[in-house]
Amino acid sequence: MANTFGYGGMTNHIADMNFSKFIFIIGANPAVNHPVSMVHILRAKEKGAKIVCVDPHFSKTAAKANEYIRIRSGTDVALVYAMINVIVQKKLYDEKYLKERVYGYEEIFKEARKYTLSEAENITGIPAATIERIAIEMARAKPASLIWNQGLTQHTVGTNNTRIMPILQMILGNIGKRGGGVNILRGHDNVQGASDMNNLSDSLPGYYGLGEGPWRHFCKHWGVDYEWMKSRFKSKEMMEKTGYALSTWRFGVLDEENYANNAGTQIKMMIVIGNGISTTTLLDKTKAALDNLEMLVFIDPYVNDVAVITDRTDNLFLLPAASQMETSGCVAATNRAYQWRYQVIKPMFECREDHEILFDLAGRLGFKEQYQKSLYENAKKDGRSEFIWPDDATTEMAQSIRSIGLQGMSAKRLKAHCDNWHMFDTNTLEGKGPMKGQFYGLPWPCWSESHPGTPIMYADEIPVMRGGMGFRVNWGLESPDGKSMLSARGLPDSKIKGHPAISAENIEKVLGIRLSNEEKEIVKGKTFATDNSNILVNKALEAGICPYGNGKARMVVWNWYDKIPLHREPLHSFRGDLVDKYPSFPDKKDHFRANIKYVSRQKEKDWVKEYPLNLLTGRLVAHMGTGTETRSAKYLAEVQGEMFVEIHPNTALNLGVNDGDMVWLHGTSGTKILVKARHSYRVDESCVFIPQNFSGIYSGKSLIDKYPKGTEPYAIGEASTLVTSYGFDYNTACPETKCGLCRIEKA
Ligand SMILES: Nc1nc2c(c(=O)[nH]1)N[C@H]1C(S)=C(S)[C@@H](COP(=O)(O)OP(=O)(O)OC[C@H]3O[C@@H](n4cnc5c(=O)[nH]c(N)nc54)[C@H](O)[C@@H]3O)O[C@H]1N2
Ligand SMILES: Nc1nc2c(c(=O)[nH]1)N[C@H]1C(S)=C(S)[C@@H](COP(=O)(O)OP(=O)(O)OC[C@H]3O[C@@H](n4cnc5c(=O)[nH]c(N)nc54)[C@H](O)[C@@H]3O)O[C@H]1N2
Ligand SMILES: [Mo]
Repeated sequence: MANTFGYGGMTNHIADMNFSKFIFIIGANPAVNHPVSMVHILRAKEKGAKIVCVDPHFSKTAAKANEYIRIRSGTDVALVYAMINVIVQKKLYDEKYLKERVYGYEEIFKEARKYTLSEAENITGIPAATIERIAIEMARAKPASLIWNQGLTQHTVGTNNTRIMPILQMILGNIGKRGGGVNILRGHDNVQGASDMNNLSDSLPGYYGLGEGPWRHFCKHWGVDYEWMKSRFKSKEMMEKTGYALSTWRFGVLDEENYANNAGTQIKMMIVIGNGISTTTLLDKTKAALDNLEMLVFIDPYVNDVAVITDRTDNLFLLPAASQMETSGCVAATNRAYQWRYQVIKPMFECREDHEILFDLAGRLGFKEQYQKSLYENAKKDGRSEFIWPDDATTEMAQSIRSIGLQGMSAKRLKAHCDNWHMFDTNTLEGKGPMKGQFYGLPWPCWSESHPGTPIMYADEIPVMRGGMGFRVNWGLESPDGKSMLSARGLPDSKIKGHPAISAENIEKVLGIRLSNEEKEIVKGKTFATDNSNILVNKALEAGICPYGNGKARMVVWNWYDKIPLHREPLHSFRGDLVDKYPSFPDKKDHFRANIKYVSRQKEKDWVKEYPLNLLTGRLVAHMGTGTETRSAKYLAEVQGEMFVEIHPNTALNLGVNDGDMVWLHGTSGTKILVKARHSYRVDESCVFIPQNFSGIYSGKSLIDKYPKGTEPYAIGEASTLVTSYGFDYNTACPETKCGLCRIEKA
């Protein structure tokens, strides 16, 4: 099942912010959520960088920034277009960079003209003069870094938000530069790894997609027959179809209309491994779906609170999983670097490592042999009869995922990095002494065993063997309007300018070389991403170029609904008067197998009349995710033990709500939660803020009796997701938890 909380990758790395002169934090709160990154941000500040924080909520990060800018949630696209408009008018853009490396910026400049300072002020609530000044300051500071996280992604326009930010950075020439880049601070431990392995329903590992080609590529690496794999699915069509997502599976249980998207079948059984489930919006729907399944299995070190939310009394199983301290393997950090982790202690009591549980499950389902095949194959190559976990799995992963260049990684190389931590520069990640010529954690792409990894992506002023690269050529060689999609530049040490991704077909022409007959035979029909011999990649590296091509970044995505990012009002907009001018998307059928409403929901009624407050959600420093783990930790529960709503004193007192009163907070789906009001100036009069880290109380009712004895958390509270509004990103189906509407009444 897909984790639909979208992110986007980090182009640079955390310590690289030490080189930034200006750090634009928009939709992230690293002081709370990424304290280690915050240290680097504060170091940059000490060295003179200006830190700007754009957030509808005065966060702890805002408190540490040089300047805090309050924005109406869901309007970041409008803000950035207005900034771009200023930058264009004052000629502060990097024209050379755009001409040589970017396609479609003229369209962006044109669209930006619509967002005059006064129009942007009206949409975002930010004073025109502030927008103008910040745009100029950011454009003049070289380099500037841009940071975002969930404040931008959890919107119906999440994808538009995450497109407009790199567009801004490219206009300023900040992508591919030390101290620049777009730096998306990732969520969970190893969430980058989960995304690289594509624990998602729309792709195979390494972002290869779901087509027959990728399936054949992976079947080969897994040592299984493609036809056998196909026989596991109802049809080839279903094999290649995007699956349900974390946000859409409920519809697959509850709404008959949706079964059609799932080959006519209802979802009947679910296994949840390492997810809180209750952290997805429309918790009432989740509960109903959990109640309606025929069988439900949780694999978790804790009594996952979903086991508590459901009313079902049978066919509910909890398999105790080992914690990370009891396992080993490689995990990917937020900057695409992989780190080896050793086991600290053996699994305690009856808990087992996740993979052991999955091996057994495959056994019961009758395909354990195929499931473990590649592990045995890897052992055999090494003269062993038994595989070594996780080393042989790491080999499989590295060898199969060539699209993003993991093939330079190996368990041995990653362990050496972990063991020699002190031999790497903490600001540049560069190795010293025996580690010279490698960057810490081999941030991908790491093209071969002698490639050092890539600390800063898209840096085309650096040779490929030092981590240099252009933009990937992934959209053809020409745009629909006949413009070249190849970069006008080349990497240092190479005479080859912009070029396509390397394949058997074009390698001789692009590199001006001849392959031997033997080499030709080996690489026949292959591309840089499917050639297991790595011949194509190695020849490209020898010629000083990056195997995946050197192209233009495209600002116009001609095959998407919004070809360029557009501002669209949230489904439940606080500014109903702007909905006609900036409407949401048309409704979307079969979106991760669900039929999702956009404009029909937005226009269903005058939402703001009934629900007059803007609802914001975010995190607390003492808790993680559902809080399942952290609310079970005595001292963390002591630090932050109670669910609350932050409300501006003017708003509160007009509603007759005193500081500390209990209130009912009503969501737009007709659901409500009972929480304590906290008077606070961190929100303005239009907004309230609730934390996302609680569960265990459901619409005023404590569920504590439902926990098996001895497993009760120390702190419980209402879940924010019971009242967050309906709404999903148009491309990723990520739930819209960062804006919505609500109503508050004294309890
Ligand atoms: N202590 C702690 N740390 C964590 C987590 C945790 O639960 N607890 N969770 C981890 C995970 S899974 C993730 S994904 C990350 C999340 O990290 P962040 O994205 O930093 O987390 P949030 O607090 O959810 O949201 C960040 C900010 O976005 C603001 N925001 C809301 N709407 C908008 C908007 O429309 N525009 C703008 N510009 N800002 C907006 C919010 O007010 C909030 O201050 O944190 C990770 N780290
Ligand atoms: N209102 C609102 N809702 C939100 C958000 C928001 O900002 N606002 N943010 C969203 C985001 S970005 C996210 S990521 C989600 C939170 O994401 P969730 O994944 O729902 O929350 P967690 O509590 O982190 O869930 C992790 C679960 O995995 C278990 N676990 C830990 N280690 C292991 C292990 O090694 N093996 C196994 N099998 N299990 C393990 C934990 O006990 C826990 O039950 O919340 C989302 N929901
Ligand atoms: Mo997350």
